[in-house]
Amino acid sequence: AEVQGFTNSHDRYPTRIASGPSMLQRNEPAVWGKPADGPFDAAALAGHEARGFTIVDDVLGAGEVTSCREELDRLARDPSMRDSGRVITERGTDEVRSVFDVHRRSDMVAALIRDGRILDRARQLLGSDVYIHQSRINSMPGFKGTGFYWHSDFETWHAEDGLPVPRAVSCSITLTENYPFNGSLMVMPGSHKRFVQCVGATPENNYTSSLVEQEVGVPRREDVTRMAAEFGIDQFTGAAGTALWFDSNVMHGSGNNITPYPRSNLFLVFNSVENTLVAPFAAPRPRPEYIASRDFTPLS
Ligand code: 6CS
Ligand code: FE
Repeated sequence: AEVQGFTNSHDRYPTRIASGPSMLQRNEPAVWGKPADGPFDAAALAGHEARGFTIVDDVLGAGEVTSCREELDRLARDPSMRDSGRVITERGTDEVRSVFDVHRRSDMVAALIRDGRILDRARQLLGSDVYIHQSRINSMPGFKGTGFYWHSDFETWHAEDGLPVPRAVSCSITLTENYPFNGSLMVMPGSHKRFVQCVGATPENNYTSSLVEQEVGVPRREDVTRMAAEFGIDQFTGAAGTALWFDSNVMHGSGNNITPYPRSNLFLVFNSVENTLVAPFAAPRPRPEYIASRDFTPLS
């Protein structure tokens, strides 16, 4: 599947550079489809283009939320999931942080990614057929859940997975209530229109630590400061079953969860079939398929 010819000179989004990072203007839109193409109306699409994210309430019913949480527990305990690296635990503990590749390991999630409530929106936003680039269930326990520093997902997917341009969208569905205080996601609305170059080469097998704590591919504090001044910071809160659609290049992060209330979510990344992976732009070799799928078969 690797396509030759994507050298650095053709790379519109160079990152993991030695020095002198800057903010580049993004070339592609966030919204590729039209109101007639799917469930989002013109106002919703315009809002998504401007902010880089859209919240859809009541996507999953209470029964589906419970089933999803049961899938998380089942998959997290499954020895074949553990042995294959798909279960990511917190540093030094057995506490589960993420379970990857759930769309291929759970019939329930496999059905959900093809459900019109979700697939029709992914296709509309990306204006084409789509496939799953990454799927995971994230779990942030009460008292000891740890967050993620500010980052753009596209920066990592471009550098480490070879995602050519930001024509991918994430759908994060809450499986517990997200309060302002239990480590819920912070986003900078409008930040998806800038590409923040990051300093530092990608180490060999970076994914073995970056999924617990990301160290390369994070913006400098001065860039976070500039972006916060320009865009401000919003927080994603909502009842279980709420979906947050967010562009692959939105600057986002989360704090720790010291409350008793756990936070978990199902995270589905859709990529356009017109934006399939090439060789990584800034990493020694591609990450495993359970983190970055190279099965580009369109969902139907
Ligand atoms: O590695 C990934 O694919 C995702 N995880 C982290 C910590 N950053 C980039 C992206 O969100
Ligand atoms: Fe992220």
